[in-house]
Amino acid sequence: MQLLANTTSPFVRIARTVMIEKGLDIEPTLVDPWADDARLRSANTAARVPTLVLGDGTPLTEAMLIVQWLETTRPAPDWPSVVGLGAAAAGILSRTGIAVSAIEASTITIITRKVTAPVLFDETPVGLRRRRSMVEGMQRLEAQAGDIAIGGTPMLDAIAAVTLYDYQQLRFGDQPWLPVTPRLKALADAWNMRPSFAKTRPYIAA
Ligand SMILES: N[C@@H](CCC(=O)N[C@@H](CS)C(=O)NCC(=O)O)C(=O)O
Repeated sequence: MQLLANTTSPFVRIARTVMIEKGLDIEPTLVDPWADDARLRSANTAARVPTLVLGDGTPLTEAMLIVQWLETTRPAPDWPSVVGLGAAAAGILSRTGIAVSAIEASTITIITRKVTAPVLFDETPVGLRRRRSMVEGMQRLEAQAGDIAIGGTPMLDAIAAVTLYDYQQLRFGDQPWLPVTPRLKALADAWNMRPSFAKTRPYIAA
């Protein structure tokens, strides 16, 4: 099994954190998705990370589909569920959706800067719309942070919220529009002590 990954992608972090929680702590194979790496191109027509190539060669793409595969092949009660059981699942998935939408807005902003100068995208109507998604997503999660459990096996809402918080600090930590979210910070500080979070923290490779 091979996880094609880079060191910054929040989608990689979500997939990898869940893999570790499900007992699949494999060393990621680092690739540059922008360099058309042959391994990534052959496994994923979109040439994006994360891409998980299974032992029989089957490629899995899209972070949430990788999570779904892990939930199916390593189900509760033998493995911890990250989406929760019964009625709890709705709240967990709802909060996960808020975080993932903000993560998408964030990565789209970073990716679009590759083809335009920052001001050309960030300040356009679409760029400002993406910024609004980030700001309002973080504010809404901040308001719901008390519902996100700390301790034990992390649920997907905790994984996605911490992934969002850390990615925003990495990419936009110096921006005046980034909302101050002390409860999300406390959540990240607490969860980042756990190996699955600590090992997957994003960094910009030299
Ligand atoms: N919807 C995908 C998004 C994956 C994604 O956008 N990955 C980025 C890195 S954050 C990437 O590989 N970008 C390269 C490209 O867009 O060509 C998922 O959930 O996995």
